Amino acid sequence: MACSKRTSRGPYSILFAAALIAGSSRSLAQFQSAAVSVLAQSSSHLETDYGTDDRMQTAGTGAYPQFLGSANADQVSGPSGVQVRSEVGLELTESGLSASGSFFLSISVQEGFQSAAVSALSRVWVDFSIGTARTWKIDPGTTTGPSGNTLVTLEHESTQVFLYSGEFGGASGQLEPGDYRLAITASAEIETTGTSNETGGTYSVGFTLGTVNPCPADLNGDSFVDDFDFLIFLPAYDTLACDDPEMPQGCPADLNGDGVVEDADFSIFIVAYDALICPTNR
Ligand SMILES: [Ca+2]
Ligand SMILES: [Ca+2]
Repeated sequence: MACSKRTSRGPYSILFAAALIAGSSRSLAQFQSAAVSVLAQSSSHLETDYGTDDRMQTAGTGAYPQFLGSANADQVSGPSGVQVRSEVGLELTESGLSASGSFFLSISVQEGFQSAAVSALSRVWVDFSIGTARTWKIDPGTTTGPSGNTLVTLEHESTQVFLYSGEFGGASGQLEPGDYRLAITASAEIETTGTSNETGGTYSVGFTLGTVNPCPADLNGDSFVDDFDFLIFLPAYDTLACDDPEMPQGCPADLNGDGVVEDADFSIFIVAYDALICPTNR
């Protein structure tokens, strides 16, 4: 794989795999009715002594549960040529989705070559609604090749909930009821006036929606918050730090999720204790 000093970006060749799993309870995101956009786009510009040509192809089509796009802007002029391919796929289930895509860009410089520029784009948008609060988690992504041109965003009514660009260690949080857009976009481009060049790589990311525990203070899971739960809460409160080896796995007494079990958690606990019976929130 030769790299031109004229290379503006790259190497990027990107394969997505986003998995959006919404759990198993009712009232989950309705991915059957989600508005889905899938786009694969490839473009090329090639100048040689034999002529100049610009090509562009875009593709993206399908219906629940499967969407696909494959765009190819390959061209040859005399002995020189370029290859530009972008693919994207998206598969939904009742409660989630998975997406994948790839890029390949190549410029072959031979006799009569003057210049070439190629670019590819892969994009998935999913607009979905949730009727009750949900947890969300984006798993750590995997890449081969540079990942700097990959962008994953989660927006709630135009407000950004999550943005991933570049190195990706995963993220999680909770979503209130409402309308959301999950967008995964990757692009790559190279250009040269004198040296052959190509680029490649992969990318994957998983995104999960889950159910929110309606009764986190019910530490023994019997649908009541009572003295039995308090006897579980108390030693965790004394231990304090969730990363303390003495703390039970998962730190369930950290009711506000800030990494320590202290007075703020006790305040949440005592409200639930007074209520005694867990809400169902379903
Ligand atoms: Ca309990
Ligand atoms: Ca806490």
